[in-house]
Amino acid sequence: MTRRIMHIDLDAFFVSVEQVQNPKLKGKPVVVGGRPDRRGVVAAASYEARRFGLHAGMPLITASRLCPQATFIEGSFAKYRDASQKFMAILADFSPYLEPISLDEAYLDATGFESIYGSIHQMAVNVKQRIKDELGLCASVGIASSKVVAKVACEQSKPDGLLEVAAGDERSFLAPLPVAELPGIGKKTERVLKGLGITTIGELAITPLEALKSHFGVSGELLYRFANGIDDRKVESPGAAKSISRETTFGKDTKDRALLKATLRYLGERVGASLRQQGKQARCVTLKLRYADFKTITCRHTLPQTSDTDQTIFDTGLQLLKKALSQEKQPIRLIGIGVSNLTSPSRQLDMLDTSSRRQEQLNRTIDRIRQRYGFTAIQTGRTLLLKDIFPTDKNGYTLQTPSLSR
Ligand code: TTP
Ligand code: MG
Repeated sequence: MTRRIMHIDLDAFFVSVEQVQNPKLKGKPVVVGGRPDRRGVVAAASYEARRFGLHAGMPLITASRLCPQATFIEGSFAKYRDASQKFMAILADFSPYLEPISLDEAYLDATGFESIYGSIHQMAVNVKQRIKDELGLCASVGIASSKVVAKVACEQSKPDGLLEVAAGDERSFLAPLPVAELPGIGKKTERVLKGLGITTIGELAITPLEALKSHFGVSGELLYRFANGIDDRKVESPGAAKSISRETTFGKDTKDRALLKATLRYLGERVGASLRQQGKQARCVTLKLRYADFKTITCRHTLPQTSDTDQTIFDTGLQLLKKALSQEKQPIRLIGIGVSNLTSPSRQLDMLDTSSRRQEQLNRTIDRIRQRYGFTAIQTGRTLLLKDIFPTDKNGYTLQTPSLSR
């Protein structure tokens, strides 16, 4: 299903909060940041002030020279934080898939919400209306199939905007815009691109990937993907899972190494599949063992590089298992494996060596086959042993702990 991501950003946030409090300032050039005779820079400028060339980051002294009639306000952070909390609470009413980015900016995953609001466009209209009614503030909204395109759409729609980029139109929407409109392109990158004769996102999109990599290293791939409207980053709620684990209790306590390894491999593959499904990479692998006398241990290993492959999860778990087996001779009652310190990196495939890349590709192929034909449609040599011990269904082996069949 094509995703529908909303990017919502309040217009001239700090200034707008001041204008709500003092309506006489509405429609006028207003600056929040401090008195013009003080050192310091503009934090926010009203759109009326922007017509004089004022913008965030500009020294106040320059701002007052360009627009002496502007009202300069010191501002109060507590007030803006309060407004921000109310803004986020309104958004949370619309979707639980909410990722706050800054005080006045958030992504919201609205995929599938058409059925509730009639259309995502209508949902955005409702979002804007509630913010206006309850806070007196204007929000701009971009809607697209990915974060990067939604953000650019929001920016283009400002102020008081609403712009939806239909699925399939991402590239043609981005193409005519200057490269600086693409998130992640700062002044320096813009200069280098200009030197290469690239001034629009469309020109960037058709530049060979290899050329971009040679100029920008690992960021080159990201530039290429963003310019082509490709961005599979998920909308992540701050409360999203921080670790993923699977465990099972054996029917009978065991010291059988082959069974322990096979089970570890199987559980590791379940963890890996879930990790990849969430688009995450893990930094830590944890092994959990419960012995016959119920003594329970967990041991952890930090990977030199984040990973989402079954092989890395299993290899690391196996090292931990071998060490544990050498230290404790009791039969084992429960075994579990988990990953933590999860990150959602923008893919940096070229950072990986060939063998890691091959592992990644293999895992992705296996995931696709399993999604289609069931988890046991493909089995790795090690887990075949489990076939004689556990019954299977489409979701995998039926192990003792019911949550395992997820
Ligand atoms: P922005 O959303 O970048 O700017 P804005 O809301 O003022 O204007 P618009 O979105 O309509 O273009 O930032 C939100 C607030 O963060 C802004 O009102 C003030 C603060 N801010 C700073 O304090 N310093 C800065 O350099 C920037 C960019 C923003
Ligand atoms: Mg803003």
